[in-house]
Amino acid sequence: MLRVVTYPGKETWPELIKRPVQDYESVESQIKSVFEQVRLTGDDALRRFTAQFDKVELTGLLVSPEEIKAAQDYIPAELQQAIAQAYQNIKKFHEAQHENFQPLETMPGVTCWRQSVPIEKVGLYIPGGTAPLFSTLLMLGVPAKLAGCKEIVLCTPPAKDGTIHPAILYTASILGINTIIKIGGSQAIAALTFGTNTVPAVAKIFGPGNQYVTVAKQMTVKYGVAIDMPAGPSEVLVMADEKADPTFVAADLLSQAEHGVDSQVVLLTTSEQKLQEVVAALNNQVPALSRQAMVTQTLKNSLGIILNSTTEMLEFSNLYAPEHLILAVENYAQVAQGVTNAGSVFLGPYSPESVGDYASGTNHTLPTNGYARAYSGVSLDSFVKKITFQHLTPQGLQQIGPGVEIMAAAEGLDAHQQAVSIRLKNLAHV
Ligand code: HSO
Ligand code: ZN
Repeated sequence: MLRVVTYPGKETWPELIKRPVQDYESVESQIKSVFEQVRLTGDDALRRFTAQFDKVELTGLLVSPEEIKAAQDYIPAELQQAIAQAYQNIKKFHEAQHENFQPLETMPGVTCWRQSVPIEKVGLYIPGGTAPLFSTLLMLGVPAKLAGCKEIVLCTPPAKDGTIHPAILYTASILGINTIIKIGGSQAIAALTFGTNTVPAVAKIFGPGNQYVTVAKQMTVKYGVAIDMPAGPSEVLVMADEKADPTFVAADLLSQAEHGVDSQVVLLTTSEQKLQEVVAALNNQVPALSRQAMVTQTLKNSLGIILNSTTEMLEFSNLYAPEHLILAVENYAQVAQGVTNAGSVFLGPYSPESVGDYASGTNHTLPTNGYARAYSGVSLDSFVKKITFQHLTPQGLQQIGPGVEIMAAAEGLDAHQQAVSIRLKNLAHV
């Protein structure tokens, strides 16, 4: 069960906000060698690693159009409808993020503007394993399409029989993503980095994964390929006051705990009794879960902290910078205004994290491990570059030029100064 900490002094908070340390170093050399082999032998290396790690002998690495089409038959109508609903909401929310930047005259004759231009080629990684995260494909595929990315490459590992989960294929077909490659792990990230005969090289790689994928994504940055964000295990922090419904709070904590034993689950409360009620509710709910063993393990690494006031809970939460923050407090609207560090915030008793995970419209690819102090979650912006433009008229240059000459001279950069002076002299003659 949760490790309980009662009224911790602020000097102990920096220790409490530490996430369990992830051991990435031990896999680094292995991944370096995967990168090297994929770079040198391309598709052959991908087949070798898929046989070695996924225990699948693949002939074709690409999912065929027939496989994509057939997937629909495996998706019950109600799931199709649910996906359609989620798709619409995610699309609506991300569509509203389109930026309309009008050209701006900073001085007479000096016009500057900025344009969002799609990243041409992006790679989406969807992990395999026990949970086919087709919701993550929606979260990445919708903004990629809206941004106008020309080439969207989906990599996801095959099951033992060489197939891809139909819900992933079905979601890909809704999104209009046709390049689907049956590879996973660090070899998928390496393939997207270098490109092979089958896998196009991309400029940016998105998506969650295990420690191998995480380390591989860090490595890919060294080769000039961007990634969505530094990843760590998923986490939630729930703030609960005396009025919070303990069964709701417990359910939210468990929904996070079932993501994996390295998930972080933190409960803050101002009431010792509430903590006991939540623990009782957890004990009640856990036995019915299919992932009971995992959840029990996760809870052991998690925290229940009793603090003096809602203000103190907010202060702690801002220091922790959770990926997901649930405000199970009466004055949630007011508390929300004081949130300075969090990936995504869920307000009041009827806003479980699950709705954001699947269908409300916000993105569920969010900064973990305290990165919410500086990073935002995935959005439409993640799939574009913002290019700035400027145009000066002769009069514009005459206005701004002298100041630039002075600044360039002060930095000792004559050539910079010259690039202006030469033009100003030229203009003086016309
Ligand atoms: N909570 C996860 C996303 C997810 N949940 C996918 C269910 N499926 C990370 O934000
Ligand atoms: Zn989730």
